[in-house]
Amino acid sequence: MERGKFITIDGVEGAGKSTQIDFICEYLKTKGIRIVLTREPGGTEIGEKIRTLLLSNSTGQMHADTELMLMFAARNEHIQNKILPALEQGDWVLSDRFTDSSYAYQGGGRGLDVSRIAQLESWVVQDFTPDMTLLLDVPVEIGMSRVESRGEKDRIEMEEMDFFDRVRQAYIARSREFPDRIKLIDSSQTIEHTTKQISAILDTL
Ligand code: T5A
Repeated sequence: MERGKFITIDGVEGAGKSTQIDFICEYLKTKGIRIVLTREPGGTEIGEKIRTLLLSNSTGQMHADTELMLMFAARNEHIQNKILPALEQGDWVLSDRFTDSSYAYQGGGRGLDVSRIAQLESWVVQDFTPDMTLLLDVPVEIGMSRVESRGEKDRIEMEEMDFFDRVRQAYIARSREFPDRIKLIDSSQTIEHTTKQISAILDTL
């Protein structure tokens, strides 16, 4: 059986990932593709427990290394117990965030040395790379204003604007480093404008 494709969607808070995921799933289904939707941190029973620990405000202060290692612990469960089995069955997998988030948030945002992230990546992820990453790019002020209208913020969303600016810059730098895989999409305009760009890119797969 032909192995399915692994697509990830990434970007700063409020970039529109959840909004576009609904469209992507429907779009791929119309092409006869079976799609498994999942997310990081999370996607498995253990991963969701780690997610609660990472994002709950009641967790309080966490050392940046601990945060990074928990992201990768959840990712290991995710890859081994959900993503790879689905791909091997011929399903496609769409993940809301993946390793690029660790480079952007823990690398760019928290300022952790990229070589430490790369060490964990080579242990946990090895050479397993998404077939395509849709990077929704939006200025941080626009993204945060979309999120703020939603109400309470999680532990990471409580960070300052400067933090999210560094996250965004790290994402942009990665899209330049991996131009074949990471497709930078302008998500600052209407939902339909973003959707149009995404469908054109998906057609190339
Ligand atoms: N994290 C994760 C790390 O630090 N390291 C890691 O390795 C990983 C994997 C996870 C958090 O964990 C961190 C990053 C995150 O802080 P999450 O569940 O992915 O969090 O949640 P967020 O990124 O916080 O998701 P958001 O819901 O905030 O953002 P989305 O999904 O990008 O935005 P969405 O679609 O929910 O849209 C937000 C609002 O904007 C509107 C929508 O209707 C919605 O109301 N909207 C638009 N409005 C106008 N124009 C558009 N084009 C719009 N698109 C959406």
